[in-house]
Formats: sequence, structure tokens, C-alpha cells
Amino acid sequence: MPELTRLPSDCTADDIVEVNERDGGVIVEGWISAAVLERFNAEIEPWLAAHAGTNSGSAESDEFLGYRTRRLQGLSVKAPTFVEIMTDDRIVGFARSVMASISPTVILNNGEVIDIGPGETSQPWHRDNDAWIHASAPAPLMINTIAALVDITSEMGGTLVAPGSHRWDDPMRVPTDAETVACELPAGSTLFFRGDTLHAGGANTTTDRRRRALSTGICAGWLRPVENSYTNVPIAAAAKLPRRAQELLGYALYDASSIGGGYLGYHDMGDPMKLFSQEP
Ligand SMILES: O=C(O)CCC(=O)C(=O)O
Repeated sequence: MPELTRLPSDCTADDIVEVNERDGGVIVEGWISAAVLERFNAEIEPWLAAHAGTNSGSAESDEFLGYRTRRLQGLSVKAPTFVEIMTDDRIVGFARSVMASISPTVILNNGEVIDIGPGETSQPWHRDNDAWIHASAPAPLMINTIAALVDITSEMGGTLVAPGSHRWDDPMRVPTDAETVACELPAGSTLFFRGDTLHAGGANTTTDRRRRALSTGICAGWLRPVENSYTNVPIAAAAKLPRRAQELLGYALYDASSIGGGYLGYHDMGDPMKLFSQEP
């Protein structure tokens, strides 16, 4: 059975990048502190309790998301502690470094609580890059993290990862059991992986334990993200956030002139960030 390297909580973004280049994924122990975890879990609890079931509007999408899985987005509004988590130097540094050659800036792809309930089946193997099936680039289009919000075992649906699959030539190759790691993560520990690494949410074969995790994904600044942060985090709420959070949510002009590219996301032919510095 392969294993993923485990880095200590004081590791740097460079450490995360280095192991990812080799293995496609790495676990950072205790990335989220006990105090932050307690606060975040308390904030999401009422939203999870009020969850109305999986209903994206597409049966195919619902199947992928999981009928026994509760998901929450719009976390910067629902659970303000998320802002601290998504702006952490390690996740942003990892994302910037992995995508440096294809995008001068990065934005949030998704901030998603993924709470897998008993009886849920495993997801199909996938690469996050495949969300943009016709985009091809000499670097991953995004990075992702799965942070354990409770102690996670493989029976609860620990994320399945195929280490090294970011280097496989055959895009259709499916990992064997011997090539698969089921991530067992104590609460706070986090899987960091690249958008070209094969992975899947695991099956929850328990009868009474929910696998509660947080996925924070960051993509190239020129892509349309999976999560629509403009509708999930209205502009009045975004105005109160720190600058790095505003940039991650996409409220900044994308400027690729340094690499011969163009500008994306104008607001009234200017940088949307100016909205936040204007008097009401
Ligand atoms: O929940 C997980 O462990 C992985 C989820 C995932 O890959 C997805 O929903 O695309």
C-alpha cells in the first residue's frame, strides 16, 4: 500500500510544493489549530442542521455530489472563520507556486464543507482539472485541500488518493487498490493536492459516523470557478473582508500583462477593488 508523506504543522508552502511535485499530494498534520477548528465547527453546525438535501438541479451532478452528503458553500458569509483558513500563507503560497507559470494571480475555486453520511458510496475517480475539460496548460489549473473537521478514518469516507497519478501518461488509467491511499486524518490535519492528481471521496461504511471535512480549492485567476463567489458572497459582505480574501473571491482585476496576456473582470472598465475604497 502506498503512503502519503506527513509534514509537521510548522511546514512551509515550499515544503508542500516539493512533496506535491513528487507524489501529487501531501498531508499537513494539524494545519488547522484546535481553537480555529472549534470555532469553525460551531459556525457551520446550524447550517448543516438546516441542510435541505442534495438538489443541484441536475441528477448527474447530484449523483457525483452524493445523496447522503451535506455540502455547504458561501462559507465567508456562513462561517466567518473560513476567511482565516482560505487566506493562510501555506494554502495561498502553495497555489501561487504551483500555478506561477500559467497565472500571475489565483482565486478561490471552492470553499465547501463536505459532510459524508453513513451509507454514502464512493465517488468516481477524478482530477479536479477536468472541470475545465478543454483547457490545457503546462501546470495544474488548481490545487485543492481536504481538511478534517473531525477525526476521519477510511471507513467514514476518508479521501481516496492515487499518489503519483499526476505523472501518469494515460488519462483513462484507473488506480488499483494497491495504488490507492485512503486518507486517515485526525481533526485539523489536511490533505494538500494538485488539480492533476486522481482522487475521490470515499464510501462511508459506518452506520453512525459522519465524515465532516472542508475542501478549499484555489484555481488560476483566469478560470470560471466551480463556486460562484459573486452570488454566494454578496458585495456588501465582501466589502468587510481583508484584502487578500477580496482578491481570492475574485473582486480584483485579473492582470496578465506581465506574461503577455490581458485583463479580465473589469467593473465599469476599472478594477472592481475600487468599489471597496469608495465612500458609501
Ligand atoms: O470529499 C472528498 O474527500 C473529496 C471530494 C471531491 O473530490 C469532490 O467532491 O470533487
